[in-house]
Amino acid sequence: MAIEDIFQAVVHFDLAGVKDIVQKEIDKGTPVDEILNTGLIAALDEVGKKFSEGELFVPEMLMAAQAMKSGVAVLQPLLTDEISNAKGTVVIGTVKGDLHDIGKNLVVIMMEGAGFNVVDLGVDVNAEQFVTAAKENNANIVALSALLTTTMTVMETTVQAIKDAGLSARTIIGGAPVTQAFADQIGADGFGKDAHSAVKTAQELVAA
Ligand code: B1M
Repeated sequence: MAIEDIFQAVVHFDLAGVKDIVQKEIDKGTPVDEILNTGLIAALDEVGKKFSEGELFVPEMLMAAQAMKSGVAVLQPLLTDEISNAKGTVVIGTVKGDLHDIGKNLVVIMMEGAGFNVVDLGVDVNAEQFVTAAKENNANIVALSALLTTTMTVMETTVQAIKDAGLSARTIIGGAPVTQAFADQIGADGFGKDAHSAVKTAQELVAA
């Protein structure tokens, strides 16, 4: 068994196989980051590539996502970041029009592992829902995820709505097409290129 087997199991939508091989790799002592990045995430990148090339279609992309999620579920107890003293409340969601949630869920797991109280609004969340949840939960951070170039624009509207509502919550954005330059452009307070850096950014913003 090797990381390559995890990659292949996700690419071939083998849910039970993914769980089994991930557990075996954990038992062998393979680093969690390696299982996640080289096995699970790399496999979905491959699936995305095949989708772009017309080799796979949406149902297959969905099955691969389910296989990836079954692997993440096995890893979840180990996916914790450094415990921080700077705890706070994070309201998080994938923005309106976007149904991708695997990356967002990883951010949730790692934020919770780092000691944040996390309010997860799920997917397809509009600006008003973010504002309401941030108010109700007295959020320190509002975290937005987007995987589509078409839904990145919703991040701008949402960041602006948080500011217009006069909330003190700071905003963090992330997701495959999102960059630091885009975060600067739309006036977000922070950017996370992956779940680890999202946690680090949140810790810095809460401590500032
Ligand atoms: Co979709 N999809 N998809 N998809 N999908 C992409 C994103 C795509 C790049 C595939 C491709 O064409 N190569 C493409 C977008 C192209 C573009 O916008 N330029 C695409 C498309 C086109 C679509 C549809 C439009 C397809 C269609 O219907 N014709 C459709 C849109 C539906 C919608 O949202 N309205 C669609 C649907 C789907 C499924 C439902 C089938 C499924 C999602 C299932 C789910 O999430 N529950 C799916 C999948 C699985 C993918 C790919 C293959 C994998 C995404 C993923 O989960 N990656 C993806 C191709 C790819 O990304 N290579 C693709 C693993 C995950 C861990 O990575 O989410 O990037 P990621 O998260 C990372 C970082 O980005 C970061 O941390 C994580 C790592 O630690 N991060 C944050 C994420 N959020 C963060 C927030 C932060 C900080 C960091 O702070 C707040």
